[in-house]
Amino acid sequence: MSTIAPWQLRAAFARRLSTMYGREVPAYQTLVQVSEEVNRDVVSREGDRAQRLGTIDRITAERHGAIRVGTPAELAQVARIFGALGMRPVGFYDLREAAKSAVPVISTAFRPVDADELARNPFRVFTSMLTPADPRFFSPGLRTRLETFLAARELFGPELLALADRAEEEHGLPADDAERFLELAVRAFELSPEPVDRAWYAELEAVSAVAADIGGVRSTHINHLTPRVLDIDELYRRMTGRGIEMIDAIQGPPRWRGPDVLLRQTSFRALAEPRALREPDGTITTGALRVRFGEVEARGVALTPKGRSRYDTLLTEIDQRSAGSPGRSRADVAVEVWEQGLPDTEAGLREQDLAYFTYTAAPGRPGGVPPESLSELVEQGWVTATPIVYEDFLPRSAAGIFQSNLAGEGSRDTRATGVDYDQDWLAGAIGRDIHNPFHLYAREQTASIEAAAATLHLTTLKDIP
Ligand code: OOG
Ligand code: NI
Repeated sequence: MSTIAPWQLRAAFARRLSTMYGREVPAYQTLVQVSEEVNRDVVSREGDRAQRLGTIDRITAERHGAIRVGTPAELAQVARIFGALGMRPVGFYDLREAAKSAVPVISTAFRPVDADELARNPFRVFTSMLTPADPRFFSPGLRTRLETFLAARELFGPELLALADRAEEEHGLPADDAERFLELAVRAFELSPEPVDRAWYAELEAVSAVAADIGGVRSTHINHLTPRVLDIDELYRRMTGRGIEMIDAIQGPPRWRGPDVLLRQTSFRALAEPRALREPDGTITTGALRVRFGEVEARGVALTPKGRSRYDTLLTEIDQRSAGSPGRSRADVAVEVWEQGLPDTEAGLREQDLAYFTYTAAPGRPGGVPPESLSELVEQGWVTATPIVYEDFLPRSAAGIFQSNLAGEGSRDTRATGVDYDQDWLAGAIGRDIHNPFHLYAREQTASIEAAAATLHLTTLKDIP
């Protein structure tokens, strides 16, 4: 029987998740429809230029999801399921610091790490883990009860995990096992019909709506599934025009005349959904919880560490200038800061080593002896530079997305000291390496330079980034 490869499992999982989510959250279908309309319009308006950061086929299929779990053990199981789909943990995000309201989680993202795998299907899942040990959010008593509750639940059954391990070890599954695996995996991320313990949920909600969403129930669920759009400002207008109330801003860099960098995102609050609640006296009633929402994103070029620190500085600059001029819109201030702080062409980003590119020997390159510096090769048409798309997330935007979809602020004891977590701690807790996103982009860039140099028979190349 034929083997279904990890990338095929990943593509099928993303498709099925999308079908499930569309059935359960109708506004998501509208979002996908409007995204596809906008993408078609942009491609017919701009042609190939619109596909500079990915083909329209990739972009149409592209989604990221988000899930939240309670413990390192649960996160380790998530890593096995996504491992079966060829997705590895990449990056470390501490949203406890990035958010103003109480968001007691640390996160990573599971995604393919190789360029050819990304091209086949770039599905990624932003995955957060609760931090009950952080005394700023949880009293010792609540922490103990929460950890006991989490330790007693089972998010993923043994059959699903066994199939996941086999798929990862054997690089795929035979068709009938693949079918079973996909069925169980999608089901694990559906919203459970099991009644929610109202008092327990409310107790956690007083601390943090995120804590209640994670630790107030005995299952997990996908909380949004995000399509990629080529013109997010236009999408925002069209969604608003359809009566869907979006959050008040697009997170991340502003719209401006220069290249799109990193990631721009916006979202809307999903409607409250009816849920069965278990009252303290044991009776079951129907209530409503808002736990799922909609989000959409536009992706730009990946920035180098130098570019990223420029980005972070510019964001701070926007905050300061906006605070100093209350009459002006934040978007206007942002454009001004961007125009002063970033080169407005890809070439400018490249020359200042602010962004990552792949380099290919140009098919129509000049004859004769090529120059020996990368910048001259590009300038004289020997080599073409293509931006590498940003495949990751942004802590501040993620915090903004979390926050804009929470009902209350929650509470935080600012006198207590937080517990330190970092990427190494998280990697140890789940027993897997966590990739550094910068290394992945740099690796792709370097490999492309080596290949281009080999094609041109150049053994030494100057000014390589
Ligand atoms: C995750 C929020 C972060 C993004 O796109 O930045 C995120 C969550 O709400 O669980 O998905
Ligand atoms: Ni998201």
